[in-house]
Amino acid sequence: MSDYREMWQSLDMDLEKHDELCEVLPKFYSDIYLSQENRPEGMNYYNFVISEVHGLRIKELVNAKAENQKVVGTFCVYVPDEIINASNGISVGLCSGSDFWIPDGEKYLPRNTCPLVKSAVGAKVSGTCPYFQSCDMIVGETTCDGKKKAWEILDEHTNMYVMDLPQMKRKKDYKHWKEEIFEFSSELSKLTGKELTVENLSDSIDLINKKRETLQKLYEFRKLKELPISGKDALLITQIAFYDNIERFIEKTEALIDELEKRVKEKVSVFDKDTPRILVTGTPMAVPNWKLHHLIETSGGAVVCEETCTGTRYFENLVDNTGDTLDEKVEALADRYMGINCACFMPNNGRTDDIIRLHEEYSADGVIYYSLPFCNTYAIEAKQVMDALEAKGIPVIHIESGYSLEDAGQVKTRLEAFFEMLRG
Ligand code: BJ8
Repeated sequence: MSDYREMWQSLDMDLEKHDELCEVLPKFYSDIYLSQENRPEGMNYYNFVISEVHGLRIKELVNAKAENQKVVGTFCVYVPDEIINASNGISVGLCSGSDFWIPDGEKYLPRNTCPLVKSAVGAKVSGTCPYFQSCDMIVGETTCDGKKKAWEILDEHTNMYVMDLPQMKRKKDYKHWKEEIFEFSSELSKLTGKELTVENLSDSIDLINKKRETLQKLYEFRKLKELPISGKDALLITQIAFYDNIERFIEKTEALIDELEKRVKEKVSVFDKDTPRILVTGTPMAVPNWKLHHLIETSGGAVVCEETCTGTRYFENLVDNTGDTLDEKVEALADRYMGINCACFMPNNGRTDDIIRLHEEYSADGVIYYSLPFCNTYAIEAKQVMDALEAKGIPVIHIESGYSLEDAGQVKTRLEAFFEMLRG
């Protein structure tokens, strides 16, 4: 990475501590990603993005800020990127997938808090994440208890804005979310100086729909018998979609899709034919949380789909852009986003239906229900989902695992036994 120290300093980062983080990531990435054989050439772009994750992309953000754009950090797939983009903002998903930030998070939160929440707080308070440091506004949402309390803590360190997400999906809840989107938009326009209009919202809906369609096309390859791309690589691409420049991301992913088409014609597969095909469902996997996919794919399985917020929940449904007025367009946004099935809602039967449907669409042999430790909503919902899957004869196991690699051996043993059973 070129020398970005001056830039990091201007973002008020703790350089010494940040050096420690920069030291571990390349080796970690190389062990997990570069060790894969027979990867598509097009993955070089995503390797490059990761190698410059705290460098070039941050420089782009800093340059955009100098041109009067605003950087808006988000944590949840309910927060509509279309509004941010239409208001001259740049949306960045704040990853919070690293173990590195947990000790700093624990200075503010009890140990028995979900690692994603601790990592998010730790990343900000330690001053070691240039994405957090670049944000002009950070948008939280009222989802789980851990996140809600974390927003109060972060509010003391940054410009926080919280969207009030309903917990049910009644007619009045859709209406409420629509109003929340309007309020968010007016708050944003105070920050950016740009009002939401039919034209700029329409363009943003088209652009972000295009990104979703690109990811949908990519995931089509994961439905094939001969898989031209690994689950680990597909996960990485979706993770990068949260903070890369949208147009470039679409262009590079479309180029990869062309390459995958060629691979399919040439019958190139990255797994043996009898490798058990796994659908992963559960809590999101933020960069650099590649642990479960890595363990699955080095224990004899192949991940073919993720029913998570770093998977299908992020891109499955498009926004209807046919409305003529701002009100109709915002209503279409509210409808699309309220269609996401997160365990923070009750009831949440739609998620179980999604898992059963995806299991079939991706010809999965089994399901791994993944939850982060201390994530009550997903852990509690596991029983209902697993009972429904078992009733359909779909093999499923629940793996609860955090960011640390301490339990890797134990998880691997369970995975190997599960795959053996699936093969049998
Ligand atoms: S839509 S999954 S991104 S809320 S894992 S922090 S729920 S204790 S991340 Fe999520 Fe939005 Fe739902 Fe998706 Fe809390 Fe659970 Fe931690 Fe979680």
